[in-house]
Amino acid sequence: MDTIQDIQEQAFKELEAASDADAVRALSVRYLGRKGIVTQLLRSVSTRPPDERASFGKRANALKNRLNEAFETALKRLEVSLEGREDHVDVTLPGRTPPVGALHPITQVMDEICDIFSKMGFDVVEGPEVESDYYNFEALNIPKDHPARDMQDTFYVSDAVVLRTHTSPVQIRTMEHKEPPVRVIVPGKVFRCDSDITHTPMFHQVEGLLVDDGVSFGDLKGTLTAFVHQIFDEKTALRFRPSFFPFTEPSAEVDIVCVMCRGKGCRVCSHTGWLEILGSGMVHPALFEKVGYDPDRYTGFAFGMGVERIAMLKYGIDDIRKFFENNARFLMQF
Ligand code: 2NL
Repeated sequence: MDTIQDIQEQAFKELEAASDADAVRALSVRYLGRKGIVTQLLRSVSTRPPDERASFGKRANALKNRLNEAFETALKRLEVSLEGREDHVDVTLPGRTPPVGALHPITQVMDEICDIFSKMGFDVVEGPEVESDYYNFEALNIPKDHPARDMQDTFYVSDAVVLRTHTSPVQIRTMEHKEPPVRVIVPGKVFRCDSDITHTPMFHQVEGLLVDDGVSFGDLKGTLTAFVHQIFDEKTALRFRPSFFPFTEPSAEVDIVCVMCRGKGCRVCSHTGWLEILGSGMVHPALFEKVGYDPDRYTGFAFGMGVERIAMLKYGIDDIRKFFENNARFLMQF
């Protein structure tokens, strides 16, 4: 007798489980369609015993109406709601930002260094990474027996061709085709046969060269002091310490007060209170002879720095290899 009640319960259970409009439409066909369960129920009224027909028919009809209404309501709700629609687009959702690339921290620092010197009137120039022995060593007054020329320190492509160990060959090429005044800043990759926590076989350098009438060591000090105050900050103390390079005379290394201990002495500065950041000096007259400048007329200063080293000091990074591991979570911090 209670088939009607059972059918109703079953229909509502299935309706609750229907997650999209198509599922509701299928249910409507299953119950109310031409061969639907409720349709057949209504057709069976005439087969009932005469005293039950009236009430059975009434209840079956009521079920048909109730289901019809429930299916309609569910359909309306699902068609308005975007959920469950194959083509749904919720225009109120926040956009998914695609991950955007950025410049490598070394590139950023290299650009920053070049910008500072550009504003002081230096032209940015670049040159080949594979160089002749002549431009990499000979023209720079580096003698044949110098340790820098050793197979242990330099990548040789052939007897007379190397991967450049500094960007200085670019300055030599510049002087060869241009008379003073010369003011150039040269960024680029350089290569040395070396690998540990402070050395990678490829690293980046920025070198600078200024040649003109009457250039003095005072000009070198003023220029590099202005640079240090811009790349770190204007309160950073620095000092010029005598040094030696085959291509400059006199030569000086520039130290800044230790960024970790501010001069007190710590592990980072080997308890000296100072950190070396670049090498510099007055261009050796032998170089002017080689490029055809008059060494009795012109003087100049030059300097060179490792970009990784500047970046490590600027950002407090302890291992140079972190720049080359391509760990995006490390690189995205800059
Ligand atoms: C360092 C030291 C230096 C130069 C580079 C240079 C270039 C020419 C003439 C004279 Cl063409 N000098 N470059 C001079 C002094 C130091 O680099 O420690 N670099 C990482």
